Amino acid sequence: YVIKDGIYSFKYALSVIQRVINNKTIKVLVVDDSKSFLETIKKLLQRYRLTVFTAKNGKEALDVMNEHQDIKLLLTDYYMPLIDGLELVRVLRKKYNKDELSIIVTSGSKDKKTASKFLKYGANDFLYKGFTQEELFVRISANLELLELFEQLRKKANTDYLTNLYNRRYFFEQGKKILEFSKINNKICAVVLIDIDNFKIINDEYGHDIGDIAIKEVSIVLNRFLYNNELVARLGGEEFSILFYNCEEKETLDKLELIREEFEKNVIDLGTINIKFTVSIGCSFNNSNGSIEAMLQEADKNLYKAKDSGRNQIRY
Ligand code: GH3
Ligand code: MG
Ligand code: MG
Ligand code: MG
Repeated sequence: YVIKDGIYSFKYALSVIQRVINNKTIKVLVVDDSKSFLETIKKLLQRYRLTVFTAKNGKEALDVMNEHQDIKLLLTDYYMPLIDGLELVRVLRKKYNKDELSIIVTSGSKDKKTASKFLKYGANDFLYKGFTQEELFVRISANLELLELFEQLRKKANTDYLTNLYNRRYFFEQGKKILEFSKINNKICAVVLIDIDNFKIINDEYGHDIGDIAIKEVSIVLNRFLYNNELVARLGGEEFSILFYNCEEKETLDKLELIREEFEKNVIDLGTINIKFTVSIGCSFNNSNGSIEAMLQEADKNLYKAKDSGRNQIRY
């Protein structure tokens, strides 16, 4: 299979690939039973700083995919020994959606039905062999661009606009999975609610924009204190949630106490004014028999107790 250079410049396609890659490692798997085809494609893709893996057939490809879960793009041949391209696409599509893995099929097949067959099985794109370099790169860039858009969309859907923390949706979705996993592995989890005390006063006294700065400050402090084994989100308003997984009760409470003290000490210097506030914290510890909803409910009850007993404290 000779890959001829395109007559047209493929500047655009290359610029898209460069932009999408932009210092990220994009992993591509090329699957073909022709060694020379693999080598040619590999060299081409490497020139554009894609990280290239190769496999000689579908079976090998599945092994490589298992080993490197973050492969974003698969280029596969049709006819190969052991597991052919069609079966490979079928198996992979059960595991990876189109927003996670792009599949481009290249085949020397002369059958006009081959392309539609692959597309029906979930391939993103199809190229009859004999394609030009330009065609290959245009298709690759289009598919990478789409993956990037999905990624941006996913990020927006899961992120709180004001603080850049995760949002409520992500907290529930991910929290459910984490609790299920923890239950199976018998790990202790904690669900924690943190709420700014008398936040209304800040809003009323200084205005909504300053209120927003206070909310952002909470995220800054939480990011400073929490950086592994926790899922941190803004549930809404001035209320934040943390899911600690695989934690120790004492250790978690100590950490929360540090956070509570930090707010107590913290002064936000805004030049003309200084802002101070405290937080109340409600926790629910569980060896994960509870659902995320049940644990949040208990944390909320404890938060209410903390508020009721004078604020600026932790209840569990
Ligand atoms: P407590 O100590 O009992 O928690 O009292 P509080 O005043 O903090 O609580 P309350 O729930 O009465 O007030 C929360 C306020 O937060 C009401 C609402 O207007 C405000 N708020 C909700 N979302 C935002 C936001 O995104 N930005 C700002 N600035 N204010 C918000
Ligand atoms: Mg072949
Ligand atoms: Mg409040
Ligand atoms: Mg509140």
